[in-house]
Amino acid sequence: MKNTFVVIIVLVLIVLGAVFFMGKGSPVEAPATDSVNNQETSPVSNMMPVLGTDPPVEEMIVFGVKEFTVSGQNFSFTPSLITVKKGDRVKITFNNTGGFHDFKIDEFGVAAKQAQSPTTEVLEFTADKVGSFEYYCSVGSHRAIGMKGTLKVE
Ligand SMILES: [Cu+2]
Repeated sequence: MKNTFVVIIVLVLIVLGAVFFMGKGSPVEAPATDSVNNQETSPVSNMMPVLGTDPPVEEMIVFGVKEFTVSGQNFSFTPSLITVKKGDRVKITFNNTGGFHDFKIDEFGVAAKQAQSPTTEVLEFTADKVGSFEYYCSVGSHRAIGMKGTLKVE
């Protein structure tokens, strides 16, 4: 059993070595003697980091950004609850669909321009603290009469 396993590994290494030589061998042939030593060691050192680093980079991108679309109208936001994880990059597309409104989250320095509908503004920030934060419209008494929602950072 163990011998079979070793033979398979050796075969894989030979195949990888052959692929490497065919791919890179011909352009390097001209410079001659010095490069022969490099070619024997570089297949191993080249393969390891490439296999090891690829997947984590993709994961970071997938987990990093949370996107939401929030619509504002007289006098509410839809949805009125957004939940994210601490450290998330949050991207909110604010659609003002009816009236004169804006969109603000004081704790994260988020502020859309006050404008008459229809308008769309994209707002981005990093949710770097845990807690419940209110997003609201700062026009007149809109916040007091219900134009607000909750951003929950867990
Ligand atoms: Cu408003």
